[in-house]
Amino acid sequence: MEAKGSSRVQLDFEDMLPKMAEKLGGDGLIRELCNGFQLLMDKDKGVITLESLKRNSAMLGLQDMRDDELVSMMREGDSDGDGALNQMEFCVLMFRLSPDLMEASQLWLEQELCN
Ligand SMILES: [Ca+2]
Repeated sequence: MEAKGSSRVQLDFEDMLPKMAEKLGGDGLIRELCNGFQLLMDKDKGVITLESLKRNSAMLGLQDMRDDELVSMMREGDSDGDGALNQMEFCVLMFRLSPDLMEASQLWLEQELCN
């Protein structure tokens, strides 16, 4: 198991995602996550970088997050290790931050990863 350096982030999302899922359904939740990705990404590169995350996180109510929390969030989500989050990595990360949703989310992601 990896060290959990992002417990506060985790708590926020654990709380938020299930409520969103309930309200929006799987399809709607994924659409919301994709909107979040669009908001956070670096428009030129088409991926989320640490810089774009810092610049845009306030839009998602994450303005209170410290740099090291953002860094660990990036690191946790960056499964191919290129230092940025693509859309797939971002959606997977959001679901991973909310363990209860993992099972259902696997299905949703397979069905339609926002394309
Ligand atoms: Ca990556």
